[in-house]
Amino acid sequence: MTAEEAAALINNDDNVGFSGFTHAGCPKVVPVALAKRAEAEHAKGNPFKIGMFTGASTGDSIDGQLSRAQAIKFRTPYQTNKDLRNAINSGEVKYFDLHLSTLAQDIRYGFMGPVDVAIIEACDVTENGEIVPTCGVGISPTVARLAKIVIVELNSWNPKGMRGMHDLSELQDPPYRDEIGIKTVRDRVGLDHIKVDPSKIVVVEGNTPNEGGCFAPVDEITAKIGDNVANFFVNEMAEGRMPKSFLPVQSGVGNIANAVLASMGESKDIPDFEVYTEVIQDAVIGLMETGRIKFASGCSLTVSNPCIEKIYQNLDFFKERIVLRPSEYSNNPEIVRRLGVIAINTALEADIFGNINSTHVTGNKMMNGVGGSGDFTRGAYVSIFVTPSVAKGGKISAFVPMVSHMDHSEHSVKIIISEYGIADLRGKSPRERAELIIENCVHPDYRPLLREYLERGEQGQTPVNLYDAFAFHEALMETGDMKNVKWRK
Ligand code: 0RQ
Repeated sequence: MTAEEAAALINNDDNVGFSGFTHAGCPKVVPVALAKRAEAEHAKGNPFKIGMFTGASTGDSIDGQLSRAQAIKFRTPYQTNKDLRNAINSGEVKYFDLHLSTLAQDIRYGFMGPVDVAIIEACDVTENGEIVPTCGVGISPTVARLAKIVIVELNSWNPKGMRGMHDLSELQDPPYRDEIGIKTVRDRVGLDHIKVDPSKIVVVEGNTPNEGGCFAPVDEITAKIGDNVANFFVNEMAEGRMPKSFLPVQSGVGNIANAVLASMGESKDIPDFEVYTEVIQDAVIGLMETGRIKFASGCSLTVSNPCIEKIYQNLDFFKERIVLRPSEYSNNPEIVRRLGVIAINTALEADIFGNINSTHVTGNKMMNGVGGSGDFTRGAYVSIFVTPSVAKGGKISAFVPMVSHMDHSEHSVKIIISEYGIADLRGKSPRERAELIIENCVHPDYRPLLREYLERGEQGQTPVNLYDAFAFHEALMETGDMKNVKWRK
């Protein structure tokens, strides 16, 4: 079938489930045809919008094209696309920001409505309905099983030899859910393909490159953050709070996370380690080649195009060292807590008591979403948040009196690290936490202001001052610089 014929199978108001996770493993041809179909329907005066379920963010061919075509009614669970972000923040698209590990089960439980169509990128599909995904899995097994129509985008840019890199199954639903049999990072509990009734499959063939951009080079700030993280681990092992053999690592998404892993790899005092994470980025692949990372379990190969080409050229080497799972396994809190995963995620802002905002700028504007950060943070052996101390040339402090939106509370956040240092919040009262964060992590320009705020706090377990809790944000909104704080009381 052509992409246009496949897109014609999708109707206004349908819910569509897409394969993949980040740009990795996402369909790229049918969504573009679908955006064109929406534009044609709109030109005729007809409504055409769909509900969208995905593993996480997607490539521009999905979120960019469909949002620019005004074809999205509802979107969950995560996005990073500029045009979609604008459509969400203008109120045009309804967005449900959700922990990634829970979407597949929430769809099965009926919380999200039906899945009408699934579009799955595959490197192989067989006559009897075996679909082999490419470099990202997400919620593919669930949406492929539930959908009435499964459009397989057979993308020959990805080698059929990827078969064997995945571990694919769905969890049972309560009250019949059993323990998950993943006891080590390398364990497998599923199949190397997704099995679907072949009568509901249509196939669109293509040869489309991945949409992976390159990572920013490590700069002075991100290198310092990475070194602080590595030094923290070395000290934890020396003090006996972390096994000398080390523990599996989850490292968040983006440039900072990539730089943190690179620093860990360079540290001679950290033993070779394993990764139990959501997105496997370029740094993991580099460290795998040098032997520093022994094995990686993830949901996607979110790597640059030169990096994925390298993986495809050395598939046998990487298939022995990588497993790609659905997000309800890669991010599963039961497994995270069992394995003792060390979680490292990035904050947009933190407050001086240790609450974290990962998602909203000034409390109202959505950046990306909570992603998998909550899946890992709550169950982690040690949960770490990293952030540069300031943003936008110093006009924004990443450390504020009170976060303008809370994604991870003080109860789940154990360590905060900036380029200035480490605040170890374990076992500390709110006042002690505030003092540690101000002295160790805050940019020097903002330290006096936050000390002042703390002194003005009301007596109690947590010395907040509700009159001035958002004074930093108010200064930003009114003058464009958080340093111009005016206290109310
Ligand atoms: O804006 O691009 O315009 O310069 O936010 O900030 O410092 O480049 O950091 O790319 O790692 O993103 C939290 C958004 C950080 C991301 C967040 C501005 C800053 C810049 C990006 P510009 P950086 P990153 C799952 C892991 C949630 C999901 C998650 C994220 C832009 O890490 O989406 O954790 N996390 N997934 O200038 C206004 C502030 C700001 C600010 C930064 N306080 N106010 N703007 N910026 N701080 C788990 C896995 O396993 C992967």
